[in-house]
Amino acid sequence: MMNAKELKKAIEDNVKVLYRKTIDEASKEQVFYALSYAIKDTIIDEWIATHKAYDAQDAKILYYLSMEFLIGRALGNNIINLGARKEVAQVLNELGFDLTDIEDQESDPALGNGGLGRLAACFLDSLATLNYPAYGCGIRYRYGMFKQKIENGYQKEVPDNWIKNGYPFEIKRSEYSYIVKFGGNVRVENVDGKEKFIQENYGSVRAIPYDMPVLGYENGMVNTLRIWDAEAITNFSLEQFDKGDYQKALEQENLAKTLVEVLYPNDNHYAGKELRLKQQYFFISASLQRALDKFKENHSDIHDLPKKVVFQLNDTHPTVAIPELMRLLLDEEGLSWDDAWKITTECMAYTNHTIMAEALEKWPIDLFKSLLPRVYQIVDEINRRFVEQIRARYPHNFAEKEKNMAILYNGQVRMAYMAIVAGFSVNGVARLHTEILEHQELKDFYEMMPEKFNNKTNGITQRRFLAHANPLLTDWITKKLGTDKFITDLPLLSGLKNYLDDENALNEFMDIKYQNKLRLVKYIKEHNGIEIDPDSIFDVQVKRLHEYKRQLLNILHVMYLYNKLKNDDNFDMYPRTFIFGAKAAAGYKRAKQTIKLINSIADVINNDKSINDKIKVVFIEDYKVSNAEIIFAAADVSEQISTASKEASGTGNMKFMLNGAPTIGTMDGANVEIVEEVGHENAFIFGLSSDEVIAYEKNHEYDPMVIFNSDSEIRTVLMQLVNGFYSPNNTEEFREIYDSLLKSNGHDRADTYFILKDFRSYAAAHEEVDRAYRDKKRWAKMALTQTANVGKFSSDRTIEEYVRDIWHLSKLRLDNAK
Ligand code: GLS
Repeated sequence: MMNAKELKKAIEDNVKVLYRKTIDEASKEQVFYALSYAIKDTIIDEWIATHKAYDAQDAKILYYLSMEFLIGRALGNNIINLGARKEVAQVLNELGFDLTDIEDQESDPALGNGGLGRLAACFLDSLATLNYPAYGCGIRYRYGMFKQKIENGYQKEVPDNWIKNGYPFEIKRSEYSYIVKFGGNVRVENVDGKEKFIQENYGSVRAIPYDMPVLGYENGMVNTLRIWDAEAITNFSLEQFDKGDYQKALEQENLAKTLVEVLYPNDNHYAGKELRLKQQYFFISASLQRALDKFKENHSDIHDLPKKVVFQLNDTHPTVAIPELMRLLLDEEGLSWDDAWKITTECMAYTNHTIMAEALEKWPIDLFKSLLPRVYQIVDEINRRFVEQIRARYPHNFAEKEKNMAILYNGQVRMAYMAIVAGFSVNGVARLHTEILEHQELKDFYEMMPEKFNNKTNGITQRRFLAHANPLLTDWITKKLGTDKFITDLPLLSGLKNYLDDENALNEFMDIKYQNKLRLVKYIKEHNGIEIDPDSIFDVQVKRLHEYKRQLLNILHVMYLYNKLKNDDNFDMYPRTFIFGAKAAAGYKRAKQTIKLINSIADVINNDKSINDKIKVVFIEDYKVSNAEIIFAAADVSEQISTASKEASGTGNMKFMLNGAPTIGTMDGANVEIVEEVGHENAFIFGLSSDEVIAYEKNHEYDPMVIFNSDSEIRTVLMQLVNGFYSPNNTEEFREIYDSLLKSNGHDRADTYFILKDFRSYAAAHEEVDRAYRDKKRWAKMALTQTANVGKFSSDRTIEEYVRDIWHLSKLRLDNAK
């Protein structure tokens, strides 16, 4: 890192060169670019040195293949990882600017939907911090996740052109571009007694990589996130025009344009769009071609590939990597099937991120085959051989096993099954999730190949979600522990347990929470125009909007509390602000209705003076990584209330915990392990267990009507959905939500997600929160207990486990390491 004087000069020079201005004339946005380029300058030598060290040490490299990297803003994070936050802030001050203001100028690269994409970003941070050689490989979507506007209570999607003004941290690497082919047909030629497969009449695009630096924390390591853009192949149109194939040339232009245009905004849901499969093949083919070329630069025997390369498939989205690697090894490298298969299966590992049936990718065979004719032939052969194995192993119940496990079945390509068959490792993302995979969802595979299955409980990076998001707390912990080593060694936070009975320390801790609440109050005032009371309990549910995550349970409970305040003179509650933040997939109607419901309820309750501000409801517009950091730091209570068994892990739960917010939640995903760390007495647990949910799903014995008929308070809440109480202008506004809770339709049971079933125990858990919070000392201790026990949930721990059990990487040595 340059010193203060050099940095100041670099910023001033950049402002001059970029904008022909002196610093006193520059706008905040211009200073953002000037500072970012200065920071990039300080990174670049280490970036080059890191990659030289890869080569010099002949390092084994991880390729983390993912459709999503929800990286969030880079500037602030890079400054943190350079260990330069205070120095940079100081320099900017001297120039008349505030670092936070300048950071706010950066668009928030939202190349992901939610937890799955954010996990990939946390992993890259940990890999670099732990000195492991790795590339993230993904897509440079022109439009990432849409920006959310709330208009009249409804979500409106606005395109987010994050690279419109240029992104200072990326570098275009045209020299590493590759051609990717789609469609056409396969011709077989006999060359020297060997079959050669030639794809012809195809359409193609050029894949061009853009590299972004991924900095380790103060260790001189800079890895790369490589995201691919698509360009039409130049001169092609003219050539085709001469041949009279003008239509085809236009199609190719068009394909290049649309291919990387937009991220599909679905979380935990598969839409089955042809363009999505094209995106998948596009970035996979380019990434693999590059990985093989890089390997071949320093190695002569392709059979050694598994010693030097490992590919991690982030969910099933990149699974086409399996037949694509086979294709490259067979058709380009000329290997035999057996050799190619051995290499492929030793290089590929698969992470499953969900058991939600609607998220499982299954492509119609016809579509797959016409888009990827040669790749399909290979899938067909992989399947044929696997089905033979099934037949040999299960001669007596072959048909059933084939139905449960074949890759090609019923006219579909089942991507998850291909990943399991070809991968050497299959992991879930929290202990409970992995158990459900082994014993329910994937039990036939587990029985046949148990050695592949393993658990890797998710984690989060404390560099972003503590050091950057919560500087006050970071400084306080540093003082208390006498070291800031927890920034790379999170279990050190257990040292805070010494302060659990120290009243001064507890007061300081809660005062920091209060300061962070003031920061959020200001944000909400500026962005939502709502005043909230920092002395109220900030009860927060921020995550994607999904039925299984049960934002509906939360808001129904708010309706219930409001009724109590209005109707029951003996009822009292500690003032509470219920904060929501969530994007709904653009085509997910029920989720969008839920957003409208939350806003309608906020309208009524926030404007009812008679309840003395005991309840406020806030829906924060455009929940994203940058405001998430402010929200986590300010939360008192963390809502993690998915139907047990449905949330594979959750990672927001860990971010709240890190920042000292106890969980109200079900025994689902990583909540189970959080409770294990903090102790039952330091969490508010309610609801059905995953076993109970799974049993009800099998035996169909749950009938929400019984609850509706017997519980008048719940009944009143439900009736308010359809009597215009919250929607006076349209009593039918929430009819579908009402129906979904009480009536089954063609495919779904009534109350599919057990909201009414869990309602009473949820309400009881909330009463417990209310009681606990009134006792300030008890609450402070409970809050500090969260932070003190969060050590396990660092993504550093997760990455070390992947390295130990799956990737087998060695730490890179860097001469210039600090
Ligand atoms: C998800 C799961 O729903 C989350 O529970 C999990 O924490 C995350 C990362 O493993 O992956 N799967 C998914 O499709 N979206 C997710 O966020």
